[in-house]
Amino acid sequence: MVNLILFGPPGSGKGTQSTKIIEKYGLLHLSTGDLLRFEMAAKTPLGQEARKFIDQGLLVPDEVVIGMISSKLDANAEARGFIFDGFPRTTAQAEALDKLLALKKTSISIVLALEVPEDELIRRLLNRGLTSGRSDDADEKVVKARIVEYHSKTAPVADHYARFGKFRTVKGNGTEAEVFDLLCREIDNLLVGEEV
Ligand code: B4P
Repeated sequence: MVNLILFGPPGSGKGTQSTKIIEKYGLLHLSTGDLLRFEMAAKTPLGQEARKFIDQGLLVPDEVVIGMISSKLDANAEARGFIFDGFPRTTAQAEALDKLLALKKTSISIVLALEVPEDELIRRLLNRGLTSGRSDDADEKVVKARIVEYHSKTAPVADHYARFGKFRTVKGNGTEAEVFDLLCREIDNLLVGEEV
């Protein structure tokens, strides 16, 4: 079983590249951002709670996102592997994920971290905000708050996986095709001798 984490700041291309990776490698895509937006659109109690944080550029509380991921793992027990997109975003989430995967006798294979300069992140997110209808992309103050949250709460997750030798950085500011090519090289190296 191969389990990948696509890691990086907001706007680094995690969602964009995940779509391409699942097509090529047949992994199951788990995006906490997509799951939260689904809950918000359906106006569920979870979605209404999440909106209070997302609209301010803040992370949603750990227990909410860990619960969502746990039920998705249970619901997809037959998957040949997962790509985690936008999760884990805190060290507590990373520790919870390790435990959930250990219960299934598996673990994270590799963390691929997209590196993109901050001015390019802001440009991409505001540009998407022109058409996406996403409240968290429309306002520069909120976009910048998301980047501050990333540095204070999410960046430390890199150390968690680096300690186990599972962390790789990938240049994320080429074209979508160039970035995909770099990611595929890392995944193909990982798959040598493994069956996906
Ligand atoms: P997410 O939905 O996870 O997404 P993201 O950080 O906005 O962006 P991503 O990196 O996926 O960028 P994308 O490919 O879309 O999070 C949204 C919010 O949900 C968070 O702020 C948080 O509040 C909450 N949340 C989610 N998960 C959570 C968790 N685990 N814990 C707590 N809270 C959580 O790309 C962005 C733009 O760039 C797109 O327009 C794309 O077309 C463009 N782009 C991509 N690659 C490009 C390239 N190579 N060149 C040019 N443009 C490119």
